[in-house]
Amino acid sequence: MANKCGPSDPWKECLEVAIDVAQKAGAIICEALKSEHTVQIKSSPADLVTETDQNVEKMILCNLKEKFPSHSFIGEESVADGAPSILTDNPTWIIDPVDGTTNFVHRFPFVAVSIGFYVNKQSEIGVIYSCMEDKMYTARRGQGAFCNGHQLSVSGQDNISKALIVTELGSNRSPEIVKSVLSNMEKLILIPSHGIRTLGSAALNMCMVASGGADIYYEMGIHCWDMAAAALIVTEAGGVVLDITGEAFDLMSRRVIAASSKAVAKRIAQEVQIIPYLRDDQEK
Ligand code: LIP
Repeated sequence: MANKCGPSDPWKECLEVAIDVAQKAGAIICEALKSEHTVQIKSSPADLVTETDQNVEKMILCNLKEKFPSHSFIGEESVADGAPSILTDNPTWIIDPVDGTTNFVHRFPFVAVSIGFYVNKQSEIGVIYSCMEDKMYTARRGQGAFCNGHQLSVSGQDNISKALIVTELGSNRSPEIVKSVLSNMEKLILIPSHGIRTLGSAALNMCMVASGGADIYYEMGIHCWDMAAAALIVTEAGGVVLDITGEAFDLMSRRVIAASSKAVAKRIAQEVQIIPYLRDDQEK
């Protein structure tokens, strides 16, 4: 069988380019942290965007389009400006220029550039750069997941009573949704599990599961660009990524469970109440 990392790997150059572009993006974000930023509100007062999100996305798209003009692109800020978010079989880059925008605004140190790459709707590459921590997470399908060159491995925890869970309150401030989010957290903490943490970035929450620092991440209401790169990093670290129902993961469904084992992932699916959201690829 051909060595996927060798010269026959058709996507080797893509991984190298993604790492290079993520590093450049991280440098722009870190520089921007030194000055004041103008914050705009998107879907709710807790869903923010800054000129840095927009500039970084433009830079990433410009670099990738120059190298790979025939590829397709889905970017958080382009979609906010009306571009479609439809995943086809064409090689497709899925980009979140600043995952953890609220963290960026407050200088809470979990801010990531997330670049996923899909071919035939299958994840081939995941690159996440946590720029304030200077941690570069990478994964290539079938080749493992790494952070700054060190191979990652999930904890393997299969008992929810001993699990540390990461999740988010999310940016939706509708009282019914906030109530459901909090009631899900209440159920999980009363199992009892070891605890709940929130980093403010879906991508970095998932990297935490891939690194073994947390055992479970689940969230509803996020988008394909929040999970595209991280889903591969978790599975390549030996973890499990499922839909919130416990069925197969669907990148466009706006919900995910990423876990250290199938047993704890399934237990989360059993416990949480599903919060319905329009899919990313649904007509708005
Ligand atoms: C954020 C996600 C986070 C979610 C927030 C927001 P952004 O992404 O990483 O998990 O709870 O609502 O979607 O907007 O910072 O790229």
